[in-house]
Amino acid sequence: FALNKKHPEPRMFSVHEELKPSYDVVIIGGGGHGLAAAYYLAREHGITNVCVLEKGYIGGGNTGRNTTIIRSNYLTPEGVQFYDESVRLWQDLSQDFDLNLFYANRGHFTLAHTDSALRTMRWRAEVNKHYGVASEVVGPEVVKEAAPMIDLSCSGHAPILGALYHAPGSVARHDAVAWGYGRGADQRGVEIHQRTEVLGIDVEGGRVTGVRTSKGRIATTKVLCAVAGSTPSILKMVGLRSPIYIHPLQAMVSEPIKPWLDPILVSGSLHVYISQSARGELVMGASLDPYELHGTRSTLDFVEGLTSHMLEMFPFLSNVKVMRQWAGMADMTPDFAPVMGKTPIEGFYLDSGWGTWGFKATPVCGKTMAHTIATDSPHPLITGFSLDRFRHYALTGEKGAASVGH
Ligand code: FAD
Ligand code: PYC
Repeated sequence: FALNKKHPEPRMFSVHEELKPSYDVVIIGGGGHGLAAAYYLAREHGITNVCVLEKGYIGGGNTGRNTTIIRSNYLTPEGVQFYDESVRLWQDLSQDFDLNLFYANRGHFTLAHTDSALRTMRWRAEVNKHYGVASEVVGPEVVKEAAPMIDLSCSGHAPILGALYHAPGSVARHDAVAWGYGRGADQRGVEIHQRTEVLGIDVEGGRVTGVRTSKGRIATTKVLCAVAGSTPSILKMVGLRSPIYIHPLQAMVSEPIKPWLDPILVSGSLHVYISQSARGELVMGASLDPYELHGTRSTLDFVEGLTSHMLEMFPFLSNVKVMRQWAGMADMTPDFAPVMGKTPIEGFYLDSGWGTWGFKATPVCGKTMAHTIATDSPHPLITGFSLDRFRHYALTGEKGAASVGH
């Protein structure tokens, strides 16, 4: 748009050449979470003197690298209620934005290949039902009916005994989510600055006073850190410690083929998951890489492991070509729940610890973090996710619902 001087309106969002000397709120990170927080700050709290600082381009982090699975079949009461609110928000989002997010309700199966896995599925189903979330344990025949091409014996290696079926499970187009929130925030007066890196944060007397960037200093009293895999570097700038550690998570897609798979399938035991996109590509992923690394390189080892397990479930895919593979930096926590809310530094707010599970939470994170910043008090839905919980050993154990192997 910046090049087309005759065009009266930006197609997505405006370009601002310079930063203002001060903003009421500075948001670090132009992923879905940072942009959603900006959107709800403006829309629900009338706070528009806000800038979003993004060191690359919006959606270029984990928001544009994930496998787009949306669900609320979690294990803890805190998790189920939080993600359920997100699923509710997802359902109206295309209309809110006037932008097609290709939100598609597909149904989600977590396959159980062992008795102990079935027991966890039962546990999740009961917690889910208690909070009004549609999840139930089903037998292998239901899996076969929903995905007729599956080999239920998994080549005799790990027969499927049953599954947790979660009807609300969905997918959506991830980059459009960043654009939708970005455009909506821009229309309400928020400034988005791409290619603007945060290099330091000024803290005086225990409170935030400003942010130093690659384009100059900004005065502010409120900063939201929403940088996923870069969380440890930003925390270092304010002298805070957290138990967040970074592991790469890889994914890949196949060439487009005719539609044959409606639901989303996850196999905890085979450490793989699959869905078919609107374009016909098979979107696939596996476990975290088993070492800490702040990087997004991808490996042949990943493709070999994933495809061999995928062929155990779907032998007919043996001639389908892999088209692309990539990785993101997952900000993991010890209990597989996020770290959100206020911090010991006044005016410094955190939206982090999103590891392998934060895309589905984008709308509810935006909403709850906007509330927390506007009122300087944590939204009731995020009190179980505070940084403080690690000091008190009061963890929110969500590992059994993490979906991806670890
Ligand atoms: P990001 O989108 O990563 O945005 C953070 C932004 O901060 C980046 O754009 C980065 O450039 C910017 N930034 C960093 N440092 C600075 C700085 N100093 N200054 C300015 N900007 C900075 N979740 C699900 O729910 N379902 C899934 O199916 C799923 N699949 C996944 C598959 C893969 C392969 C990966 C990697 C993740 C997956 N996730 C999934 C997790 C999900 O992608 C993330 O939790 C979520 O996207 C985090 O969004 P975000 O906005 O917090 O972070
Ligand atoms: O959180 O559902 C999820 C998920 C699936 C793959 C990566 N994350």
